[in-house]
Amino acid sequence: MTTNDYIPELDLSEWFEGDAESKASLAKKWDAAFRTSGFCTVVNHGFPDDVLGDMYARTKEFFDLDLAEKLRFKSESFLGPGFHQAGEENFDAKNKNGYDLNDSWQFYSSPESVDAFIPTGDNAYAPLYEEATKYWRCARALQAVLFEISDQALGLEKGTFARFHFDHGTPMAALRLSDYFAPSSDRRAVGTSRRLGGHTDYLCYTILKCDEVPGLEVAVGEIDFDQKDLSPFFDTWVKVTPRPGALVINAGDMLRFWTNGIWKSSFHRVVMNPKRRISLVFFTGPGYGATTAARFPGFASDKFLQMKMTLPQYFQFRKDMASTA
Ligand SMILES: O=C(O)CCC(=O)C(=O)O
Repeated sequence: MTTNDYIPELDLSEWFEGDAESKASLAKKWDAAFRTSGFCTVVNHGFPDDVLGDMYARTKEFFDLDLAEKLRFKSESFLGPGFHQAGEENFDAKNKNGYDLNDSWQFYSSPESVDAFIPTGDNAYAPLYEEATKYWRCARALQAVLFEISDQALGLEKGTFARFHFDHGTPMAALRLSDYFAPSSDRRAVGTSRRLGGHTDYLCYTILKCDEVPGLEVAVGEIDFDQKDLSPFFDTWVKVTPRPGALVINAGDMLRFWTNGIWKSSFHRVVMNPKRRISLVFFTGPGYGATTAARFPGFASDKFLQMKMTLPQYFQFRKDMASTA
């Protein structure tokens, strides 16, 4: 299987600039990608290059600071807003002795507004905050376009995707900045073999900007949620190699639930590479009142019978699996 079959590159100018026929053609390819792997890469996505470039630059500047300086912005809770040092997170639930070899920074949306994220008091590092404000707005704008494409892709009435996100309170989102530092540069790398353990994303769409250093791989196969085995064994992995300027878009678990499993939320990981790698990962989600038991109109509800949780309960379920504590 080639990357192109499994993770196609889609050109969003077909949506932005095309006529009805071209939009329908893009929507069809979108549906096929999310039924097959739940992943695609997109070009001509309308996300301004300077905003992507500036956010990447500020992120690198932050992670280039001395560890002692970065620790001034340390998050007060597991996966909470702020800086996280490698060692806290372990997505490979079966390997209880390991952890994921990346430092990260998490921003979370404010319950008040789709365009804002939670201020974190003393945990604010001003240059990142300023840049993230611009980035956040652009990511929200792209999210709105993805909703329109998705309605057409799934044959839903216009506005259905937006309704599923907005009907349960301000739709939540998170921006994770990941520094997969060069393993040779850090004593914490000793004995660890992965940058990010295998996992599925919890929410709806993930909009990923990564640099040219390879590492992201997608498993062929799916997690059986009813078995609650969130670290299954997969033997076939497809490398994701977006061309420069492209974004990677993938579906998270909520979209798998809401389509009754028609769309995939694929297991993915980041494997080791001698070079440093930096990623900007924007997760889009519904309001906190949404549930895993909801289904889009016309999608029967005969799958995931054990999975009846509100969003906060689902977060807790997944966080418990990802903690090294
Ligand atoms: O950095 C990447 O390429 C993937 C990141 C990812 O999967 C995540 O943060 O959930």
